Amino acid sequence: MRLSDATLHRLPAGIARPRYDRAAVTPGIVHLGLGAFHRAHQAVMTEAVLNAGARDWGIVAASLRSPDTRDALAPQDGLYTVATREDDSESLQVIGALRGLHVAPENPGALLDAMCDPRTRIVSLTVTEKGYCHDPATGTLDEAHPDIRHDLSAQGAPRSAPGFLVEALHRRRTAGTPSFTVLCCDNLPANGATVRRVAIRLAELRNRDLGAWIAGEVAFPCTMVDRIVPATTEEDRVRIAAMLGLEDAWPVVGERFAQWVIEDRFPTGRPDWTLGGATFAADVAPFEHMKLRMLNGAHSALAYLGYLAGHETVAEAANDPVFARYLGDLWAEIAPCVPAPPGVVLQGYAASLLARFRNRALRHRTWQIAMDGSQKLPQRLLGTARERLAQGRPIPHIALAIAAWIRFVGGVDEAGRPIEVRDPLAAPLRSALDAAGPDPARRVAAALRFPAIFGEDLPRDAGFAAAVTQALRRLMDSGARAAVDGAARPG
Ligand code: CS2
Repeated sequence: MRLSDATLHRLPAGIARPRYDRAAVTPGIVHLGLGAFHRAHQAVMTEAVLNAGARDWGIVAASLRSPDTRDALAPQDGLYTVATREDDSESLQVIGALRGLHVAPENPGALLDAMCDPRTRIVSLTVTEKGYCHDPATGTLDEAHPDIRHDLSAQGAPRSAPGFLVEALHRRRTAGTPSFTVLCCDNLPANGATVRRVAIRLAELRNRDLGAWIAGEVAFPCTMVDRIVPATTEEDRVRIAAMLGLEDAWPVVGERFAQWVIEDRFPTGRPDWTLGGATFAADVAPFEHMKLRMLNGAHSALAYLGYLAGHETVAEAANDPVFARYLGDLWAEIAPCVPAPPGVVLQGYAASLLARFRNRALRHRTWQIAMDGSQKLPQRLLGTARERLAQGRPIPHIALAIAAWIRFVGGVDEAGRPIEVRDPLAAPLRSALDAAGPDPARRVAAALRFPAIFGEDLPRDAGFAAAVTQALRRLMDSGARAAVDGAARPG
């Protein structure tokens, strides 16, 4: 029997479920990007608001690509389970906040109608870094991106997230409906400002006035989002169904820790997400900076080095003493480039990250985090490298992570087996590296020739190329685990 409104009453007593009348909830938020992260983060915090009695903040969620999540959740009336796992404890909550499900490519018009509904006051997004069709090194719209070119020629049926935002804003403007607030929940630097820049540019390419109207009328608050939510596995699905006594086709699994820091700029209202544990701040930048550089930077480092060393999950890598020591040194390298947010001690933050990474109840695959490195490295590792080099400081641990990425996107692991590289730049990176041949200096030079990743400055910085080349040579000569071990004792 399947989880649904009709079967909710069958859940065992210990399992949390909606404490409100779902039928009475009206849509207030349209969310683009129906992935596990949204369902374990913003939707859970919104559920707390609905549980506290608010009725006008239901979520209408859309997937911009595949119908899979809609197909799994529609027969469940949008209900799904969030499993919170910490070592040997697990608790379940069934979430009712999703009140509508769309698949954009099937029916872009229906999604645009939802975005134009005057009751929709917020459009939030988790479409991953590459979903913004921007140049990661500069944060500007990639005007040559095929989806952007498509969206400029087929405005009524967009494909990209910026295309949907701009078309919906255009329609609201024409109809005299006040704008919604755009709430980016992806791990981009200054995420609100970045999406604003991208949306305004796309609008200007259509019509200058629309660009100016968006610049003047639409709020794009910045956010820092944090919760570790690995892809759900079949094993999770089976275990959770047994605990529910009902089938849930697509539950999500995450750690207990969750943080959401939101810039409080919502001219047409917002839910009181503090009820779910969020905080509102005048300036999100220090939180975002710390999280992107320390958590995500270390995550990417562990992803490439861990994968190459044969660690399948983050927990395996972080529980390996050689890797734990490397992480400590990496954080010590990053921390001087991270101004501590009010009330935070960076050493304590690093210690809490290590504990979170070591959570063995989560099977967060290094391969999963390794995806889309070309879109992630700039904000996670390269900004810190730039700042340290400008201060004349060495970057051995960051350089090792970047070298591991180069090794990874080369597509062959240490045992000569192929690596499945998922990245929008996978093919050009692979051919550049193949053409460069085996010499580490040539391979590094070939990788640095991607300005969308490294900008114009890093390739010209001899110290940067030298550090990455030295690290890559070490990786190629002695393998990832020995290189990680060696990085802890340079020389
Ligand atoms: C991860 C993030 O997949 C990745 O790139 O680094 O999804 C990470 O788990 C979250 O940002 C944690 O908040």
